[in-house]
Order: sequence, then structure tokens, then C-alpha cells
Amino acid sequence: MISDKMNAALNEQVNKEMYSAFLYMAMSSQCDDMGLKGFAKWFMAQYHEEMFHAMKLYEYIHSQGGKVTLQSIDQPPAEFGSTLDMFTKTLAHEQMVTQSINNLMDLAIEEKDHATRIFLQWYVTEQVEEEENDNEIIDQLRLNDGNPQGLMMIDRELGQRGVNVPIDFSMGVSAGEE
Ligand code: OFO
Repeated sequence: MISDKMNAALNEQVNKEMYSAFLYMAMSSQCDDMGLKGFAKWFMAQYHEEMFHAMKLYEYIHSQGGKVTLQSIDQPPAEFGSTLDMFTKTLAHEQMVTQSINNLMDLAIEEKDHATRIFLQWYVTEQVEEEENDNEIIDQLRLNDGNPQGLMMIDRELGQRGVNVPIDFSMGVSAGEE
């Protein structure tokens, strides 16, 4: 069981995760236009991760007898600058998401909602990993400092990223999880 306040806060988080997916899809599209297939693949993998984050929340709200109310998703920027600009924006966005998860965790603690607190723990850990990944890529791009050969090497490396989350949600996102 979750409170109405927690239900509303979790619905807002669903929206933030969907916006994240949208944002990374927009970045993937621009990378594709720039001929950077590896970067495009990395951002599309990130799109799938964000959809998974949204669906995990969706499923949790249902499991607690809550109601999922979908909200409109903001339009992401139509244009971005360099790959460094995209990853700087990605990190800033993830830091905002981390703050949002922390606020949800504060609410769960305040309400003594232990089930939601334990559920949110997964997101706390995930955010540490996401910020770390973004920082590493930003470091590589800064070291590269606009060198086209270096950029192609980073592109090849990022293109090796696969999608490690379910992308078919018809059976629910928990299918196959422990
Ligand atoms: Fe990027 O972790 Fe969800 O939003």
C-alpha cells in the first residue's frame, strides 16, 4: 500500500524517466545525423534503460494498489552542440534525476513506507552508476579535445554498448528478475 502523496510522487517520476528516454533518443538522432553511429547506439541504449526505469515504477505502483496517471512529456531540445555538450547535458540531467530520487527516498522515510524505500534503493544505486559513466565519457572527450581521430575511437568504444534491460514489457519488467 502506498499513500496518495507517494502515488503522485511516483507518477511524477514515471514522467521524468519517460522524458529522460525522450531526451536520449533526441541525442541519439543528432549523433546519427553527425555520422557518429557509436554515440547514436550508446544514446539509444540509454533510451531503452530509461524506458525500463519508467516501467519498473509503473509496475511497482500497480503492485501497491496505486493508480498510474500518465502526464504529458516535455519536448526535448531539437538541437545540441558537440558530443561534449551532449554528455555535459546528460550529466546535468542525471544529477537532477538523482535529486528527484533522493526526494522520493526522503518521502518514503518520512512516511515510514519501508516497501517503497527498499524499492527506491535500486534507483539510488543506478544513479551512482549513471553519473560515474557520464563523468568517465566527459573526461575522455575533454582529453580528446576535438581531435577527429580520437573522436572516432571513442565512437567505436561507445558503439560496443549493448542493451542490458528488457525491451518487451508485455510480460512486465519483473519477468526474469530474481
Ligand atoms: Fe538515467 O536514470 Fe533513469 O532517469
